[in-house]
Amino acid sequence: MSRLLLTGASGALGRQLAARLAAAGHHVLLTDIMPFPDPVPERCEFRAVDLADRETVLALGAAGVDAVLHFGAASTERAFEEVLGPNILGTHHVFDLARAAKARLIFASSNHAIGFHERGEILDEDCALRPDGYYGLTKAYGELLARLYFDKHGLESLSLRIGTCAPKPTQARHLSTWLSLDDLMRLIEAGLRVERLGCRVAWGVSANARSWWRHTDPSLGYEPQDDAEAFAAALEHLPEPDPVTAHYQGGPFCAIGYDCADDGWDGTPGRR
Ligand code: 15L
Repeated sequence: MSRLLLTGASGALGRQLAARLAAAGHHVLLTDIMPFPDPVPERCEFRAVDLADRETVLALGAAGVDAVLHFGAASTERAFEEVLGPNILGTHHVFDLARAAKARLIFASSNHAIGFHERGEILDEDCALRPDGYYGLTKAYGELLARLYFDKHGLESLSLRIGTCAPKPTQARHLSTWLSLDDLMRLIEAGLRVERLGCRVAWGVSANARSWWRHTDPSLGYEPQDDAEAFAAALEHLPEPDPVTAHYQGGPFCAIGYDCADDGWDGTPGRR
């Protein structure tokens, strides 16, 4: 049992985590800019907070916190001005809160920090960052902030480069990227449990037979149990909407605003 702070508690993943963390016996301070849509679980408290409001975020650590689970963000591709407050300023504020509270931090990064790697490439956690939009850029920034705060301030963190976290996979791409909710909880519990966390990046992915991402550090103690392959027959032949989506790991996020073909290039993804 520990005292946790969860940002983004009213979002799709946050709601699931709130219920599961409470059921696992954790005391959780839930925060989000939106009201919490469910009855607040036992051992939990909810506070409405705008991550861009530095003083309010820093005050969240006043009662003491053992670990911060930072899931709050604009979670889809948006204009830079729209991700700036929650994802850039907000993440900075949350890191400062964790630093002041001497808490470890689990950061919900995303596969969109590396989305412009081609499909079929098998990547380790230390692969090059290749963000596929402003959203992915903010996740790459969060991972680098984690590195800076560990090297300069000793803040321990785990950046989870989450693929597609959903109750079940629904697209062909998800056969590689799916993270079950149970495996997400296994990842978080591993990050809370491991004695020396240091500054790690881990793929947020289940044990998918078609995964593009290799878990290279067994010392985290994450043992995924689910595999999207169970859904393959229904999904593997579903068409992709366009060649850019089909070519890159980040899928549809890569295609948003993609205009390489405008400069005379023939538009074949990956040929530049
Ligand atoms: C993400 O990071 C998004 O938050 C989510 O909406 C999905 O698009 C997911 O990545 C994905 O790549 O499937």
